[in-house]
Amino acid sequence: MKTQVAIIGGGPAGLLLSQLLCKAGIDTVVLERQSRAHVLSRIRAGVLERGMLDLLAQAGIADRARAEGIPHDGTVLSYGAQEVRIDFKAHVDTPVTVYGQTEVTKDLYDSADANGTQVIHGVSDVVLHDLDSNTPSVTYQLDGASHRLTCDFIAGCDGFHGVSRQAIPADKRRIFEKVYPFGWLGVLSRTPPVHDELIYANSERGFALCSMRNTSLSRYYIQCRQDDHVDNWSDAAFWDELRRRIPPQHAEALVTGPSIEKSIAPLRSFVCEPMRYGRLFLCGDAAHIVPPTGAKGLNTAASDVHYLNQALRSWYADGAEAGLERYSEQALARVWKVERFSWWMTSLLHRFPDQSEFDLRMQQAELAALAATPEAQAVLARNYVGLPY
Ligand code: RFL
Ligand code: PHB
Repeated sequence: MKTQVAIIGGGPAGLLLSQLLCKAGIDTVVLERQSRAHVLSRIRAGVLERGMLDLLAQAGIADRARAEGIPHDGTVLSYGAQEVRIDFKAHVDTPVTVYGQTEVTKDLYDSADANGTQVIHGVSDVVLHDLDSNTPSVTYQLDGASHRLTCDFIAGCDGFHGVSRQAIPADKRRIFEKVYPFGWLGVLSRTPPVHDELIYANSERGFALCSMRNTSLSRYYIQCRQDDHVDNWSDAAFWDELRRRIPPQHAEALVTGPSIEKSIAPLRSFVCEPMRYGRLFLCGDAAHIVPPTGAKGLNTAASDVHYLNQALRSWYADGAEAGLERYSEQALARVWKVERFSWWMTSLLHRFPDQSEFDLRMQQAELAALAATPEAQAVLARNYVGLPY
């Protein structure tokens, strides 16, 4: 089988790239390890930057996100009983949109169906070949048979645990990594959100986040031990702990109900440099991970896709190599800014096991400085709503 761009991974990065390239008449085949139902059942991100919404519009699939997504003009940071509201509208006049990754992925699959994009599910033993030639290929197993897909380019969109990054020879890549000594326990419940904006809470018992998917579906997180297990947390224990971590007026207003989903995610900062090797280009979690505190993972996958889409379009239009040559540097420049922001938000809001009394006071002082300094709030707002591409 032959295509122009072979895309490994049918998550948001891979599917968005396929749909953008399709608009330019560039042929893609997407190879996905899991079933479609599995990909669509993953509960992950909830906040879209405007840049990502614009990209979805370019791909012709922003209608539902625009109609059903909820624009947010601000977010709340709480510490103890105190709160500071970051006013996106006042500082940067740009909202974010609350719209679940699950919905984005569904819209992308519907678009792939409508456009006849080939998405092959259930592939295994994916191996990348001849990356430093003009005719790279991908071999894989499907239903007990071996297949080879030859192509002009390979987009490695297979997430943190994928094979694409590993296909870059070890002496040609550099890894930067920080693993945080805690995780996030997340619960999805069919209950109205506790507040009309997200609340990021720094409490002496650890971090908590009150988020949502829509007016009747809430998403809550609490910082938990790295080695914790969902079985240790009954719904009642989760709600009790959440109530203790958010300001009293919100704790009183919290409506609880049975959890629909409960999971623990580890927190990590990770960057692989470069994001290109020969004809292989990495996008999204395959190349970098941020802790979820700034809501940046999906959005940063989208900005990579934007750069790669531009570069591939100009190569196919007039043979220009410049965009492809610049891709890694351009994507990484934005990635590192997002890494900094996500690391800073994480450091500001969590309890660290080795935190000294001094460290704690510094955290409190920084939150107080943020509350008292509109310029600092503006910097936070600019990063949260999304840096320009
Ligand atoms: P994905 O979504 O992991 O998709 C990769 C796909 O590749 C497939 N795959 C393979 N396919 C073929 N062959 C192989 N060998 C393969 N290996 C893997 C996988 O099955 C999968 O379908 O990566 P992608 O597309 O780069 O998208 C990245 C985002 O999913 C991720 O960054 C976000 O979910 C992160 N994230 C958030 N991002 C935001 O922008 N805003 C948020 O509010 C936000 N909240 C979150 C988050 C991530 C979380 N978790 C669970 C880590 C909240 C949480 C709790
Ligand atoms: C979510 O709704 O899942 C969510 C929102 C904001 C974050 C992380 C996750 O920072």
